[in-house]
Parts: sequence; C-alpha cells; structure tokens
Amino acid sequence: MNQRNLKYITLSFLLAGIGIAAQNPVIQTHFTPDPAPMVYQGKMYVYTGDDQPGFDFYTMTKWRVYSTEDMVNYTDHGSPISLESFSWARDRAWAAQCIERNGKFYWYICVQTVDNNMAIGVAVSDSPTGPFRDALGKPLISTGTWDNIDPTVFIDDDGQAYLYWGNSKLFYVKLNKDMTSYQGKITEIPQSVEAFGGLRRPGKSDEVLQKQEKFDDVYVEGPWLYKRNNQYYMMYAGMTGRTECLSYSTSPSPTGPWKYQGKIMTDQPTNSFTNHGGIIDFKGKSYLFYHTGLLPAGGSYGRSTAVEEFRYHADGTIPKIIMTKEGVAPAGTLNPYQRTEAETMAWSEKCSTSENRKTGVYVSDARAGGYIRVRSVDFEKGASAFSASVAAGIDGGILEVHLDDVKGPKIAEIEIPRTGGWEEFKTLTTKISASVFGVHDLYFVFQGKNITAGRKLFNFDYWSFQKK
Ligand code: FUB
Repeated sequence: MNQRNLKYITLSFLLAGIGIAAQNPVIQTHFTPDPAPMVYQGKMYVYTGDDQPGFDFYTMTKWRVYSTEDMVNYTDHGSPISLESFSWARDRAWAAQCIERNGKFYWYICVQTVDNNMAIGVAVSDSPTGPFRDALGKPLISTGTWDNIDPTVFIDDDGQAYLYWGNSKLFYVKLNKDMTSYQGKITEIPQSVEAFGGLRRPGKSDEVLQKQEKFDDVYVEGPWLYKRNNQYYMMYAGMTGRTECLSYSTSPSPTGPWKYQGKIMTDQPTNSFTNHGGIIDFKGKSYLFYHTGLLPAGGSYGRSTAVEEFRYHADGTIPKIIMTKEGVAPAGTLNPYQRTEAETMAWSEKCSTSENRKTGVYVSDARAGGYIRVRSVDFEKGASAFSASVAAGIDGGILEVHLDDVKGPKIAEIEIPRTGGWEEFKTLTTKISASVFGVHDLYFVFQGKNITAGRKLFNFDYWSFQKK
C-alpha cells in the first residue's frame, strides 16, 4: 500500500469511528412499525409489523423479524407469519411481541377477526426466526371489542407470565406455564391521573382532547412491561400534543398499582401520528426501540424502527430521549471471514429484500447507484480475496466493494454475468486490489454497464472475504 492510501484509510477509519452516517431508521428495505425487541443467546431480535403506505390506514398483512449482534448491522429474517398463518384472522396485522420460554418462542399478535373485532393470538416456534405456527387455531383473547390490541408479555423471576394489552383501556391476565392459556379473569387496570398522568374524558375524541388546555397525558396503547432492580416498568404510547408520545409508569408489583413517571419521548419531528416501542438491555447498555415515519415515502402509515441508547438515572427513572438520525454506536465488530448474509446491513439504498424456499432471504432489485453499508467490519491483518453469491437474469451488473464511503477506496469489483435466472445464485470470487486491514465500514456499490438506468441489475445472497 502506498503512503496516500494509508493516509486515506486511516482518516476514513477515524470518520467511521465517530459515526457520521445516518443509522436511523435501522431498516430501509421495508417499513417496520411497532418494534418489539428480544435478547436471546447473544443476539438482539426485533419483531416488527409491515406497513404498506398508500392505503391511508394501518392496513397491514404480515410481521417481520430482524436480528443484530452489534446494534448497527441488522439481518433480515423475512416474514415468518402473516394473516394467512391465522385461519380466524381477517385483516390488520398489528403490533406484536415475541418471548422465549424453555426453548420455545411465543409470538403474541393482534388482528382483526372475521366478526370485525380485534383479538390476540399466539404463534409458536422452536426458533426465534421460525417457522411459526398458530398455537391454538383460535384467538387467545377475544372479547368482541376493539380493545384487544398491542399485546406485551413478560415472565417474572418466579416463573409467572403476564400478558398486558389494550387500546385506551389497559388489561392483563396471568398466563399459564404453557404460554397459550391463562388463569383467572381478565383484569382492567383503572385509569387515573396518578397511574397514567391524565384522564380520558368520556365522549371526547383524542383530537378534541389535544385542543384542551388541561390535557396532559393519558394511556392510549402499545404497552411494554419489564422489570429492573425489583421495580416494574410499563412504557406505553400516551397522548399529548399533535402525536402520540412514549410515557411510562412504575410499580412495585407486576399488576400495579402503577405510578405515572412522565414522558420519555415527546414533541419531536417524527412524521408519524403513532409511536410504539420497547425498552431492553443488551451487552451492558440500555436501548429504546421506537418508530417514526421518517423514511422517504414514509409517514403515519409508513413507519420504521429506530433505536436510541440511554442511561437510567441513579434512582431508576428514565431520561427524556431524543430521536436522532445517527442512532447508536456499534456494540461489536463484524467478522468478514465468515459467510455473511447480504441482507445484513446498517444502511442501504436502491435495493430491497425478498425470500423464497430455496435461498431464504436475499437482497433483491439492486439498481445502479444503490449500495449496502455494513458497519464496523474487522479485517484484522488483511484480506486476499472476496466472494459473493449473486444471481442475474441479464448481463451487465457490477458489484463494487469500497471502504468507508460509497466513493471510498475500491478494494474489489465483480462483473456479474447472467447466471441462468434471477434466483439462480452463483458464487463469484475476485482478488482484493488494495491492502485492507483493521476496522472499516464496507460499502457494496451496485453499478451497471450498458443497462438502462433504473433497471434491476442483480440479486445478492451472501458474501465473505478470504484472509491473507
Ligand atoms: O401498527 C398498528 C397500530 O398502530 C398498533 O397496534 C398501535 O400500537 C399503533 O402503533
């Protein structure tokens, strides 16, 4: 490597280290509302909905799963469940949460039923990414109302599991150990100023309430129950100003009485009426997952998962959290010498993801000028070759590999010939053309030769480097 390259790579490394590129929303290939995080065996899984903007309502039909080991590179695991997974579901695949118990994964969802009400169901799997199946073949909670949305589930240290849910009213039941049935009656938590900061005035819509001077905060939806230092926390979407805020209450017991603690995230340029999320610890840090409408073409019906790190105050209270574009710092590095799925990414433009039975999830529709950014890749002492599994129905696609910026030093390039079809993946290998070592952000840049601008170039399944 010459002196100029060395200087460039060192400077790029420093810039990458201070995280100047956008990181929120964390998924750009699909809309991902209502994020519900779960930590399992050293990985953070995030279960989300799937907004379809253009319908002018929350007309959602499926749910999605992502995972990350470093909080910046997220792997797309596709959509293991949809309305079709529940024979009794009709529409509105709304907010959901997954939890592990004894090696099984229980994904609590809510949907509109054939009788037009909302009900809560549960799907079960042996793996956090599926396949999942409807555990009951019928709803777990169905009371013939619209109240049954947004389930949150929590297992206490004594093994007792709790399911909370509700829109404008907050309910809970104690789940049995099988996680698919419950004991006792459904209990409604009384709404009070002490518990949730305000009171819903009967007969008045949220819009009317927002205009009233005395209107402060009120429980609306999206509960998230967890425990920290023997205190129980209930985060929820409250109502204040022009959009929902995230607020929280605490209690010495999992069933209340709840004491209002204030707003966590409020009055910010979110471009979404709703907010909904979860709080979780991972690798010694605390994170808030939430959603915004800030992705291009997003909005109230095109919402995306975002994440911020925060620190609890010494007394256990949660600080006010600001939405940022930068998101969180990497909580680890990525090893480029093992197979990495192309759908593991920190940021992407001009591509999407698809899945089929043979290949699973892969990056699809790569178009000229698009790219995938993978953060914090540790090349250690150096790489000698680069391999990529790609598929193309036409010739002319080029996959370039750059360091630290779309226009940073190019270390590899693969010309992609037609492989026999858009889903016929072939592994192509090339030598590394410049010296690379240490930690870098990687950019896989899509280019086309003699291909009409905007046309699909190739699909991309996985990649790896060979060590020097
Ligand atoms: O995503 C549909 C609905 O919007 C959720 O169930 C609510 O919490 C709100 O985010």
